[in-house]
Amino acid sequence: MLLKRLRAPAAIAASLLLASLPALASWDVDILPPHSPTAQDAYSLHWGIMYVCIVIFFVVFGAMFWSIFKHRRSVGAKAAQFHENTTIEIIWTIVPLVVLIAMAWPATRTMIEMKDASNADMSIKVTAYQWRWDYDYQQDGVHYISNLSTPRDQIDNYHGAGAKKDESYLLEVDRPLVVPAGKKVRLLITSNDVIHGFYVPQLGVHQYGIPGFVKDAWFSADKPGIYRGQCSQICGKEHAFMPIVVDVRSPDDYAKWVKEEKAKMPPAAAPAPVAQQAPTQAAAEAPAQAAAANQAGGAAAAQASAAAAGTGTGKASATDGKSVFDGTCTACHSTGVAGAPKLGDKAAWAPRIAKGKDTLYHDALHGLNAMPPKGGNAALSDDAVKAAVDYMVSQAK
Ligand code: HEC
Ligand SMILES: [Cu+2]
Repeated sequence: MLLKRLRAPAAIAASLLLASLPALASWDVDILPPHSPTAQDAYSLHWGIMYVCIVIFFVVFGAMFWSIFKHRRSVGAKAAQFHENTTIEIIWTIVPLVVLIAMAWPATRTMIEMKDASNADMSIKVTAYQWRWDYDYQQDGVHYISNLSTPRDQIDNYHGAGAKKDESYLLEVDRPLVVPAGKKVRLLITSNDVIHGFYVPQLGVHQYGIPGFVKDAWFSADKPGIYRGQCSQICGKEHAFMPIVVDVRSPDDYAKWVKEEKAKMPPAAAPAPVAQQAPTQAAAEAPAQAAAANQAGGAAAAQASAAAAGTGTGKASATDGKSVFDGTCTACHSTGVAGAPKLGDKAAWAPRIAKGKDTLYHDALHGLNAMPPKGGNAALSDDAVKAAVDYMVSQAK
C-alpha cells in the first residue's frame, strides 16, 4: 500500500536526480590537490578511509532498516528471545578490530614519514611572530619577513561594500617563501611570542611554532607553483592576517632568486628609492633591513643595532629607525590599529611629541595601553626601538 503510493514521487525524484547528473559532474567537492609526497599520502588516506566509512554506513544502516522492515508488526513478526551468542560476539569484535588496524597501519606510516625531516637538501628556519612569518635560509643566507599584503581597505569594511577583494584575499603576502621544486626542504619552526601553526595543506605541512622549542617538518613540492596556507592556531587578534605563501620554482629559477636576494641582503643596501613610498609598500621593498632589525642574534641584527647605537647623526638613526619601523611598528602605526597614531599624521603626533622624547622612548619600550612593549617584538634592542621612535617623530613634523 504505502510502497505503491510512494512510487510516483520516487520516480519523479529519480528522474530529477538523473537530469542533474551532468550538473553534479562539474561539482568539485574535494580537498585541495596534493603536491608533495606526504600531502599525497594524506589525500589517499582521506579518501581511502572515507570509502571504508561509506561501506560501514551502508552495511550497518542497511542491516538495521532491513530488520525493521522485515520484522514489522503488520506481517505478524515475533521477537526472538535469546541471550548471548558467542559466534556473533566474536565476529563483531574481530571485524572492527581488523578494519581499525587496516586503517591505522597506513595512517601511522604516513605520520612517521611526515616526522622524518632527516637528509634534507636545505633548511629554512621559520619564526612566527604576531602576526607575520620570518624566513631564515640556513644554507643560502637569505633572510626576510613575510607580511600580509592584502590592502587594508579590502579588510576594513565597516560601512558600505568596501573595496573589491582580490582573488587571494587574505591569502597573499609581500614576500612568499621561495623554494626549489623536487628538493627536500626542512623547516625548523619556532615562535617568538605565542603558539602559531605553520600550515600549508597542499604540501602536507602542519607544525605548531612553539616559543622556546624548535620543531621540524619537511616537504618536497612536486612542481613549481604557488601554494597557500595560513597560521592554524588562534594566536591573537590578527590571527587571520598571517597567511603563508610558498612559491615553488624550478631549481634553476630558485638559484637565480637566491643570487638576486643575496645581492640585496647587506644591511647597507640603499633604502633611497624606498623612501618616497607609502609605509606599507616600503615594508615590502625593504625586507632585508626589516629582517635585519627584527631578528635577534643574527649578524645583521647586531650590525643594525650597532649602527643605531653608534651613530650620533640624525640621518643614520632615521635610516635604521625606518627599517625597525617597517619590520615591526608598521603593523599598527601605518594604519592606526587600535588607536595607534599613524605614521606621518601630524595631528595625532603633535600632543605626543609635546610630552617629550624621553616619554615617547619610555612608552615605546615599556608599552602604553594597547601599545605593547617594543611593539611586541622583544627581539629589538632598546636603541632600535628608540631609532624607530625618532623616525616616527621625524615623519610627523
Ligand atoms: C600592536 C600595535 C602596535 C605596534 C606593533 C606598535 N605600536 Fe606604538 N602604539 C600603539 C598604540 C595603540 C598606541 C597608542 C597608545 C595610547 O596612547 O594609548 C601607540 C603609541 C605609540 C607611541 C606614542 C606613545 C606616547 O607616549 O604617546 C610611540 C612613540 C610608539 N607607539 C612607538 C612605537 C614603536 C617604536 C613601535 C615599533 C617598535 C611601535 N610603536 C609598535 C600600537 C602599536
Ligand atoms: Cu599565528
